[in-house]
Amino acid sequence: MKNFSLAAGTLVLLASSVFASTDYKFLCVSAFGGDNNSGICTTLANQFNVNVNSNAAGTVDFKFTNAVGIQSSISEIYFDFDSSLMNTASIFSQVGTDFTLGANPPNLPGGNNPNILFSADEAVDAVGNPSKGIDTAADSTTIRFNLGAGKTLADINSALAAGTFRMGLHVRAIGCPAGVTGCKKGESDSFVTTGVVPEPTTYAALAAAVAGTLAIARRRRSMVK
Ligand SMILES: [Ca+2]
Ligand SMILES: [Ca+2]
Repeated sequence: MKNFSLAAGTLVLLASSVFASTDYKFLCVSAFGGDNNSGICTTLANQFNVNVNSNAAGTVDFKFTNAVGIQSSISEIYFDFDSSLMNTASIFSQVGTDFTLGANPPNLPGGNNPNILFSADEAVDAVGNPSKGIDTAADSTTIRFNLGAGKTLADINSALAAGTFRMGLHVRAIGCPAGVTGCKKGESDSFVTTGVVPEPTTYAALAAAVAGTLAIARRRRSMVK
């Protein structure tokens, strides 16, 4: 029994290091019956990313990027989460953007749709010209939260996978790629994270961690005998 709990503890440590940094993609809210104002919302969604990592003890960082691509500016970012998970947001760093805490509108546009039910607990806003938002591939904005009492990066990833924690983007000044029909220039659209699909490399690393832990447990058992 002692060996088992030791192995389980090792597995938790290994698993949290496997999930040290995770990328999440976004879905156009029209996928849930929301608006698709630009007409290219689902295509545009592919170029947005948020990297989730813990770079300092007791905190979690969310780094947003836009692989332009199609001309567009991530202008408001929203977080919908349980207050026990994390708290006290700050704009940790930004390159090529000018975000401030709080947003207008305060909730993700379209988030009230009964199929989406997004209610923001924190938000940041790049007020003014689209260039103040994340509108080039070189731009990035990193928002840092304090982890809640007893919470770890693994809890953040679990909540994102379960959909109990979601992030929303409001994207303005959407351009129309040449030759694309049904696209309306200058429109805005909303996007949300959905449950994560781990990268194949993550699965491989996790499988290796489990195999290694089991091997250690077997060795320990045989030593006891
Ligand atoms: Ca909420
Ligand atoms: Ca910018």
